[in-house]
Amino acid sequence: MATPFLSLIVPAYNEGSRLPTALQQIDDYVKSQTFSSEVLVIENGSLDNTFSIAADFAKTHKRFSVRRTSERGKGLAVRQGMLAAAGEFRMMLDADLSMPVDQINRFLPPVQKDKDIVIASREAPGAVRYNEPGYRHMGGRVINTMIRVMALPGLQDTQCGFKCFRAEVAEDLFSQQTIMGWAFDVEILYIARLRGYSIEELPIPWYFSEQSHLRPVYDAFHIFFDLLRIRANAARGLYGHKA
Ligand SMILES: Nc1nc2c(ncn2[C@@H]2O[C@H](COP(=O)(O)OP(=O)(O)O)[C@@H](O)[C@H]2O)c(=O)[nH]1
Ligand SMILES: [Mg+2]
Repeated sequence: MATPFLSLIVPAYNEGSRLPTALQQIDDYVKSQTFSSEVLVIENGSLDNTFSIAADFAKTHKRFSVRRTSERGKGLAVRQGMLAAAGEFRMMLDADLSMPVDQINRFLPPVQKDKDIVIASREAPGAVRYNEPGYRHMGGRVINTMIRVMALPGLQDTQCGFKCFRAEVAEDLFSQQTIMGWAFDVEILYIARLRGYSIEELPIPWYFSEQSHLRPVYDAFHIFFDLLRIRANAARGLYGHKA
């Protein structure tokens, strides 16, 4: 197969209820574009029928494929997708599509020119958040503050589930990844900065989805310890040196 222009990577864990709509919306979007594309759904460890929903969809939609492993972790799933993908641009999409799919073009040429990484931001000027309860926003801001202080000064939103990478950049970064849980985005962006890749924070409209796999207190602790790990890894020279 010729190299597709775009690979969409959808990590999916216990998404039995949201996935059918998401896959249909993604299919409608890619079909309406002039560029070639592929969609990889990566499932790991779900307790529901997520895998069979994706597998059935892939049987009748040739752009779609599905992979699974037994170990959990969003970071692990995205890593597998990014390294298995073939596209010139590789973009991760959360299965809740809390960012509407019609925004995807804003992450790609010709809108973006010569960008290594474009990340969706719910905080950059111009972003709009719909229906998000105050407590959830506040929790997110606390986590972002911790991330900015410990690892990524200047980035307002590193945790949004929509990020697009040029192929070589994706292969370089995701092959270095050591963190397989929620803080994997931070590690990827941290290595990206060390390598001198450009990171564009793009304001998006974002719709809060009731269902969440994030356990606020438990996962915030995990993120904190993962941030310490990122700093320790960097101090040991594990990520190489500044470009
Ligand atoms: N494959 C896989 N996907 C996961 C895992 N944990 C979360 N996800 C996916 O990551 C995305 C974001 O999860 P979500 O619950 O929407 O997080 P929130 O938006 O931060 O509340 C969704 O597509 C989930 O299905 C996991 O362990 N494995
Ligand atoms: Mg979500």
